[in-house]
Amino acid sequence: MTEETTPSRSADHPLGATHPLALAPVAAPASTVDGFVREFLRNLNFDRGVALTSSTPNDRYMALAYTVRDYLMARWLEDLRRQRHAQAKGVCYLSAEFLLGRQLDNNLLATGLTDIAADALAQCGVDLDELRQLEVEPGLGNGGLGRLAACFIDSLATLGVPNIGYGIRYEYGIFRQTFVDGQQVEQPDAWLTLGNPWEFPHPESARTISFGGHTETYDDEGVTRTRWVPGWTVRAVPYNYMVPGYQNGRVNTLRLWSAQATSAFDLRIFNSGDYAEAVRARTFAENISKVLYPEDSTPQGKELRLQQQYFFVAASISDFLDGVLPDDFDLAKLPDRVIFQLNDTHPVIGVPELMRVLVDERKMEWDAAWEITRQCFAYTCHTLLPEALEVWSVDLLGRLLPRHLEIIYRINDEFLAEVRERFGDDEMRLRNMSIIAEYPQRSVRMAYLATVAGAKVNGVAELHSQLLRDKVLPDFNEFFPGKFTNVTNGVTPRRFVRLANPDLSALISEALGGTWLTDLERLRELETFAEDPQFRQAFADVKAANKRRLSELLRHRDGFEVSDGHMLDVMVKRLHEYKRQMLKLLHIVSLYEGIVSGRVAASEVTARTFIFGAKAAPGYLMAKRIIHLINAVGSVVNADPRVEGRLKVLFPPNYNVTLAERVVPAADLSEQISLAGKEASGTGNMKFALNGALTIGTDDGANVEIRELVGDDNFFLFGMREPQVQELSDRGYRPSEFYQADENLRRAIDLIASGAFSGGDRSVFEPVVSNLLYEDRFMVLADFTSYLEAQTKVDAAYADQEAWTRKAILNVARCGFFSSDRSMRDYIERIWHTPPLR
Ligand code: 26W
Repeated sequence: MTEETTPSRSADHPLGATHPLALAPVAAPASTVDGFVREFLRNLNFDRGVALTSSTPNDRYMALAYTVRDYLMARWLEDLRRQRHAQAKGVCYLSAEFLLGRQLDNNLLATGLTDIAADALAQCGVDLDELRQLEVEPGLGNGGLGRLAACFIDSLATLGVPNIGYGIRYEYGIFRQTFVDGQQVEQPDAWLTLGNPWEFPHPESARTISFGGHTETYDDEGVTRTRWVPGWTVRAVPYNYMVPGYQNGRVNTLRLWSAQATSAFDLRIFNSGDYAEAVRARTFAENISKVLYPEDSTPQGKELRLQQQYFFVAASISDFLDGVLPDDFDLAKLPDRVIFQLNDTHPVIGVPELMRVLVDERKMEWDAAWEITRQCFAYTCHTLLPEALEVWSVDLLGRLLPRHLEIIYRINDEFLAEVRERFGDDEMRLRNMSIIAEYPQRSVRMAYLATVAGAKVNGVAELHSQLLRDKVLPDFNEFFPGKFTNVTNGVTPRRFVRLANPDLSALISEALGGTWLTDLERLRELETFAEDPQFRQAFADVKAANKRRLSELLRHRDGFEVSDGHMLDVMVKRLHEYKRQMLKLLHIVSLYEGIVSGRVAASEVTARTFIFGAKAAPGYLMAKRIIHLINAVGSVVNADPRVEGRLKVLFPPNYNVTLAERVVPAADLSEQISLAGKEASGTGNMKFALNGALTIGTDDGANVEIRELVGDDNFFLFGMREPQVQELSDRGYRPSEFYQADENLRRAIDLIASGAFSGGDRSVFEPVVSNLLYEDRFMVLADFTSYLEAQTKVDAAYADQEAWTRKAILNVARCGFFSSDRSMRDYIERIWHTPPLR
């Protein structure tokens, strides 16, 4: 098979040296309304090829996006020049997911052009808000992990730290969720159909990525070396995206890879005359970046997924070594120039890949290469569920990446030799620490590989990091003292406060002045305002306005009627049993049952609207049943006149970043009710608290830190702590005992079992009921009583609106810690050592 060459950079050529204009830095268009109008119309005419009068809304959206982009261009080019010039250490953030959300507003905010753009468009008879709605968000992630990556690159750009985000340009992002008869039906997310104005493809810089084949040794002037003779290749085409800092003149790069067939791929088949087969073969290659795997927390071990992982990581490492570093760079100094941050185990195949490049291609000694590799990677773990820890069968890995498997074996042999040296022939320990698992099938434990190779290993909240150290990887913690650390997650206040909650932002700016958005600890100064009745009123007005904005959206989007004056009780996150949407639902059913059975007067129940948002992995049947049940309960409750004006259950389909930006600022109560010890961190919890919702939550993930910061009086804690969970589990958990012991619980479950939410058909939700009664892996029933007590406290607190608002303000004031700027500073100081570039 012929090799397609990966281009190296062209030799330095004195480009532009003869014309003065070519030497001058590119100038941004004038930041005036007139300047903006001119740019907008120019883009409409010259890039879209249409006149304003004959333009479609999409033309206008695209022209607007190009215009905003043009304003960022000078800064981007300047930043690229600055970074090339400085040769400073930077972060390569390797992540299979970047859940970016819409770009237009973020980029308008970054440039400070929002008002100018609105005025300029108005002068053209165009409504900015209308164009905003046309953007299809890039949903290139499943949930928390992908959104975290997006927050992190926002913060790095805002801090002025050199960073390239590397990932995959999926042609289809996370599926679009629809409900048919209350059940989830997935639709493809064809987000690129109308074009994507935010990306810059560079096919000329494509890299060739190899797969399959075999390895062989050869004599290289007396040295025996190994080379990989691949079976097939694909082209990785980079698409660059701008990642602007917040009004600081800085723009970093996000580089997403798209797979293209190489001509080598199908040449043989073309030559044999089978045209149709040859075209089919191209599809095979291009499938690699076709679709985001919608599995969250349950790896499927699919070959295509491993192909995706290697594809983007190999392209990224090659891009950095051959494209970003100067030609004459001494690779021994690589740790001074880059840290590759592994966002969970998905990019861990990068470890043997860097070894392969250094040893096989750059002909380095193994030990020297390992010394470099050990310093160039750091690993973040995002889970505690044992089933979420990725493993790849040796079979599959050896077939797809034979050389990498050899390298992994050698890394493991040398590592186990060291363990043996320290602890002797402790067979149990050796088995427990081996990167290769033998049962139930021989496979590579990617988290172990990452831990052995990583300079640092971190969890994403204090509790999570502690459990990671003490329960998941205790032998490694003992073996590598100082390697394990914590960096508590954060969220970007630009998107999740300033953009999502403009009225609150204005109120804060009025109180504190303008700099809080990049110095979020300044929110502390709001504490005194919590005692000011006038400020409280203004704060409550903002919340009420946000609720109205949400109702309007839901009316328009889903035909929902949101009742006035209700507490908005919100649970939005992926559907997973450990997150316990069932617990929330049992609360609702219990309230409903109380009223309709006549045991509780409707007038005594706090009026609440419950909002759910959740996608289930398409193959996760129990999660899908729970979605069905939520919708079924909603249909019955919302149609029952006996609870009218008291209880309402809304489940808008297709929860995504765009919807989050509207739901979060409107919420009164944030549901963070996972079983203690299961939610690594959570980041939605932070978004809600920063927008003045109070949390009802377990002692889990970052809830622990939220509660410590906001204070017990301003947080509704319930449920078992992690050690109690462990204890109960050790003792032998029998959910039926809890069912027997709590009358409310019994009645709620019985009502579901009776078929009350399935037209009398008891079979529909029987699996859900059985699962709760006989298995209940995440101890929903054990925490139910405590949850209901806490909800009663919520009702009491909500009855005093003044006091509630005060608590809400204190939540905002005390959650500045959860800015992703702070997370980034932590990584920079303790793991990356990559100071901002001035
Ligand atoms: C299919 C394999 C797989 C396995 C795990 C896919 C995705 C995962 C992730 C680790 C799931 C995830 O998104 N984890 C979440 O990461 C967030 C950011 O750190 C945390 O806030 C959440 O608690 C954690 O569930």
